[in-house]
Amino acid sequence: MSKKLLVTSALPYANGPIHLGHIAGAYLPADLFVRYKRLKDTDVVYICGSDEHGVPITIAAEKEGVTPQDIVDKFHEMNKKVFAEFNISFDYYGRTSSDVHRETSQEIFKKLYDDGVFSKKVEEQLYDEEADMFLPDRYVKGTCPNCGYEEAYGDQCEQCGTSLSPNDLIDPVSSLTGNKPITKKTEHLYLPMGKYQKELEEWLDTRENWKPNVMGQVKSWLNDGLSDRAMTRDLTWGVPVPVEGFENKVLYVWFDAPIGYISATKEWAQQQGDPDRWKEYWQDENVELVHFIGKDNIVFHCIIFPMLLMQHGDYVLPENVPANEFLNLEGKKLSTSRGWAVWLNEYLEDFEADLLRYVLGTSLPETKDSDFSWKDFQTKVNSELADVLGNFIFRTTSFTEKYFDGSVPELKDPSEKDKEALEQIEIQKKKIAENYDLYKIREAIAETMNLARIGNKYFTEMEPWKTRKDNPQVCANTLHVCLQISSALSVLFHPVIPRKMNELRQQLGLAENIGWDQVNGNLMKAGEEVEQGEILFQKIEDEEIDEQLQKLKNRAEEMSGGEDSRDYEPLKDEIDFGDFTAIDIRAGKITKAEHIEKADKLLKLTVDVGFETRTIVSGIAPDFDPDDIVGQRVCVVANLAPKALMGVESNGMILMAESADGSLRFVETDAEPGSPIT
Ligand code: B3M
Ligand code: ZN
Repeated sequence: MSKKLLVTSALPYANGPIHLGHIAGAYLPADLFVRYKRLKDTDVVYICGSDEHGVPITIAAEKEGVTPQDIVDKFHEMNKKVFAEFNISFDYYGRTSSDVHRETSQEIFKKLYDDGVFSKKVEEQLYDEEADMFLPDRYVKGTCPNCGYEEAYGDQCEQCGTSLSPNDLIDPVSSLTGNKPITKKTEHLYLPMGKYQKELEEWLDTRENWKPNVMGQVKSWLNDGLSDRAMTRDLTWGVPVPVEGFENKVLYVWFDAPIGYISATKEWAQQQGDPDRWKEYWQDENVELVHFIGKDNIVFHCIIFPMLLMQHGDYVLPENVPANEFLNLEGKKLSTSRGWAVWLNEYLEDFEADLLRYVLGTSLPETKDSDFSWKDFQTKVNSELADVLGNFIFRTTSFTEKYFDGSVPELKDPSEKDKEALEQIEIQKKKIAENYDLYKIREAIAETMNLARIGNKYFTEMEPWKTRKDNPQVCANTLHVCLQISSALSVLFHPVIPRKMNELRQQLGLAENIGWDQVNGNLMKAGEEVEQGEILFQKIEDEEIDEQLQKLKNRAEEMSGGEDSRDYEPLKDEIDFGDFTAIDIRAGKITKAEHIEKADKLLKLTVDVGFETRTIVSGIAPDFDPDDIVGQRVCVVANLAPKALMGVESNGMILMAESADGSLRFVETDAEPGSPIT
């Protein structure tokens, strides 16, 4: 019997709406994987929910002047809805404020406490006397000891990125009252992680097929040695600590949040009318647990949570944690506070879910950070979904409709080419499955699109519009094969673009429940009816993309309150004076400028540098019209080795400055051409 599968996606904090970064990290890849596994008839349960505790929630509440409960109620509903609209197919979407969750977390905590897993420690912590509370790290602000930034938080300086503890800050103040906090003793229960490290390492050694970026991060934590971590907090928002003497404290949010996976599974089982069924997924050897998360959650899912469950003893540990890296947006780090993000609800107002599922799926940050850009979105929708997949399906069904009365033609005496094309179905199906099984979701999608490419190419090469007249049976065979490929695609592409593939199945008259293993070159039988259907994918116009870019820019400006919130490029490594003087920069003047064929970004410039005339290729075509820059004074790196660009030899480089909006400006000089710039 094959193993049951329990898949989880990180529980998003219910303190704000879902954006593309979330989706690319923990939700879309998990959903694709789960949908593939369901097609393979695996018994899978897919669990998620809102993380409703912790300082991120209370901070959001304070900012908006409402209660934490108001915040989580609002965003739980909102996020649950938007996930559903994006077709993320959770079996259950819970919340960590539920009774079942509180009871489950307390039960687990109590057992660990009774078994002596925790140690008690008294430590000094910052305390706000006026607010009458201990201050979580995030509630303390002060000057960064590293870079001098005055608004650094107690856990991290957002200016230089250094991670801090509140006691490191110079002149710390409480962000609640602005007062200088005092230090006060407080007692907490700690997980002495060093004590259980070896056991954890032994278990980690048994893990197979973990992604190198994940194992690498885990190993680096372990190499540094694990220290004690407090499992309780002096807060009022959270799950109360179920231990005498600690009644006024709550569980550390990272203690209770992952237990949310368990409590949500319990609630799912109740909803199924089989309250004990959750045990089959959490307390049975015959199950594989897979956590999909973003890379910032690795330590919690690969070290702390498994360590706790291991000490508890009654629960399964993860089979794999295919964590993803981060998604950037238009080449810049995503930032909700700076308004540099695309929110899913807003996306869905303008475009269909399937388009983003495909485009984001093909550029998931699986092994390194990746980038989402609207231009790329347009290109992939137009030249892959529309021109390859959509075109192939449409030419196949409309041809069948027109010349074969809308029914599947019979395959008779197929040629080698026909047979080869049919064989590609099984070949691609196998490749796709292998990739999904190894969590290589991008690759799986690429191989799926390749089957459409194969179909499209075969259609073109077979020229059915010609054979229709000279050799009707060859034409019939071609369409038969194309219909088989189309029907296979309706299943193989289903995890990625479920709505479109449901439409396609209806067009082809296929049953809704065809599974992965049924896909072969014979899903459609001769004589079955086929509808022509609508074009599956409309192309996206430039204006629609410009609108999105404008929206993004406006918001970023709005949220920065008009002030310059620019992300400056980090400074490059220091160089010697000698390195600098090795560069020979000269004044120059552009005397001629022209476009280069097939290179939208490049201009071929003729530049007078005094002692000679140079040809320089420069990537400034998006910013400047050739006619406007003749006569422009420039600075030229004159001793750069020549380089051929699009067939033109370039001798030097023009210095340009990049403005905040990304546009380029010349670095000008009024010195006469040839003058050294030092
Ligand atoms: N809420 C952190 C995050 O959203 C946290 C994940 C919990 S998973 C158990 O990044
Ligand atoms: Zn700093």
